[in-house]
Amino acid sequence: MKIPENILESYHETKNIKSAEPFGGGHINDTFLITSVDNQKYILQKVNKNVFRTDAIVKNYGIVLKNIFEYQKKNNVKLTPDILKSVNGDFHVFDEEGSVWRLAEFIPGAKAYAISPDADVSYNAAKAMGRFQLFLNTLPSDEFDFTIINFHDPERRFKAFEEALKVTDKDLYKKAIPEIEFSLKNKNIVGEYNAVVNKLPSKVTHNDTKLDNILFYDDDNKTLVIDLDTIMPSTVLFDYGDMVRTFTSPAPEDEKDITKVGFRKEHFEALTKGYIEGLEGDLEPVEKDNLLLGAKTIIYEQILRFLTDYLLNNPYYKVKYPEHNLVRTRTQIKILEYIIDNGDELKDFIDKI
Ligand code: GN1
Ligand code: MG
Repeated sequence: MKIPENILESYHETKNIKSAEPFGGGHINDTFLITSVDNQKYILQKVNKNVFRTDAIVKNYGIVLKNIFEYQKKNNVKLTPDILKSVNGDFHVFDEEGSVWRLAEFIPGAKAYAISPDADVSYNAAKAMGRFQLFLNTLPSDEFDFTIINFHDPERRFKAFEEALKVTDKDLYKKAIPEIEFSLKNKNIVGEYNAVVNKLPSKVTHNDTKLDNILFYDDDNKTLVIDLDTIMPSTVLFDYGDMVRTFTSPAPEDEKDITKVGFRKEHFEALTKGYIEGLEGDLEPVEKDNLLLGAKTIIYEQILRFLTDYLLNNPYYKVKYPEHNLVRTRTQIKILEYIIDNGDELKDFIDKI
């Protein structure tokens, strides 16, 4: 993909560039590493306008950026890479097709993990998310818009899955029978979630806390949270749950060899401790009591999302081959099965913290 001239010309930093390379492993937006002629590096990102409501992105990001600057200064912390202003003083610039772009500082030596290498990384990543949530708790939640309508909504995701079953190709269907059956059989998770949703406090949360949305730098001593497009009112259950989903398996989300996928209890314990410590215990009893349900729900939702996308020929997630989303579905099922089978023990651990 070519970066439009008007975007590069909108920033002093990118008026003269040497190279622009695709960067990172995101499934939705397009991200580039830019090197300027004077060898400075920047991260340029195009927000996917088929996924996100662009106006809401500009609005929510604006609230976050306005407040994070002061918060970081006051608390002497750095929570996320800086977003640079355009020559017109804006954090977002529109291209001719109506997509928005943003330019961020590049953090030298920063890395994102697809798999957590050890329990310390899981602990520190979760702690970073907890600390980030403390910042989010200071924001005016009623000013936020929804960048994606009904984003984490297992019931809606189940309906979309049912619709996909009606229209999918026979061949696609046949290859996914065990995964379809698993999804139908576990619909009760939607009911379990619906039974508590109205008791949960609505908070502005991150909503996409997968491990590679946390950067490590300075010999893994420092962390930064990225991918702020999904910040909007929701519940902390999903943020906790998405960490369980992505930190605990020793294999990537799209591992084809299912025997390599598993659940590492020491990572579960480390991330649970890290998140609660990062939050300085700022969780209501109803939230803490339902963290594990959050993990079950978000993993189940993710199964439905990947499987639906596979059944519809992959309109949503970036894929490298036609069955990529089915492979992703299988890894998620393996993780969820472990949590279902060991739920009491896992919940006991949370209760004791
Ligand atoms: C997407 O953009 P990325 O790769 O950080 C997705 C998440 C999914 C995740 C699955 C806006 O996250 O919701 O959990 O893929 N983001 C959006 O890996 O749909
Ligand atoms: Mg990402």
